[in-house]
Amino acid sequence: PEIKRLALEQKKIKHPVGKRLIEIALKKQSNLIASADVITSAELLKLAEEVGPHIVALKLHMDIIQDFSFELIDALKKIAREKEFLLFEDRKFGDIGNTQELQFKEGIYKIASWADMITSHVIAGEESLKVFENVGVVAIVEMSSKGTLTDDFYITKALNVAENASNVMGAVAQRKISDDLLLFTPGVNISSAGDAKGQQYNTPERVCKNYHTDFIIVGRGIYQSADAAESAKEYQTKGWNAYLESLG
Ligand code: UP6
Repeated sequence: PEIKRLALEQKKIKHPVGKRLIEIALKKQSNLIASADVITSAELLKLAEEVGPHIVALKLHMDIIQDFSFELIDALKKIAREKEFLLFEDRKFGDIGNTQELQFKEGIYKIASWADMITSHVIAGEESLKVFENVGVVAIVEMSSKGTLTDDFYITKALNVAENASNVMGAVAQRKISDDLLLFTPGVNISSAGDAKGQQYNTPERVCKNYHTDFIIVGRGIYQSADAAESAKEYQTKGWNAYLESLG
């Protein structure tokens, strides 16, 4: 276990949120991020309670919640504190810096006031990312869906932007990336190969082995299963074992 711990810490992650995520992963023996793509506060809180013990972060799309309120945020923060996981808003920003800053800090959701981590496209260039202060930024450099426009040329340039931006702690991709960034891989499901809207799935074993994924992201595989807690536990075990094996 000590060798494996060292291998994990060998990732040259300097960002404090990245370090915290690794710390939680080692403590809980989990590299699982649950994607909570449900549309009501009640469903979201129930899911957070159920999967909380098994995850390092809860990935959110807050703009799909029908009854958003700051009571929801307070309740989520409380569960996150108790069960030790981070709040990860998958906003996928993709505009000029000034607009992204307004979307990040203002509007209904005031993401900057509660998110530990956010996702952003890097299409507008490095300077546009500077506005994301006090969160860990995860750069979208490649997408999981069929026909995505993120070809090799784009990915290389996007990774270059991500590596040069000091607030970027990781990237979303479907391939191995440099050790300077944590790798987050969505499109993970053990009982489906994809959906009718272009999503493509791999197993935890496959992404950890082939891409050296650090954190697997699972949505429907967990929240649509009969027992979300049980299913999260299964993905936690499978993900962690595959991760340790990928470290050699
Ligand atoms: N996501 C992807 N692929 C990407 C980037 N992000 O699926 O390349 C996000 C989706 C969704 C989750 O926005 O919230 O990951 C995947 O959900 P699923 O497991 O239910 O397909």
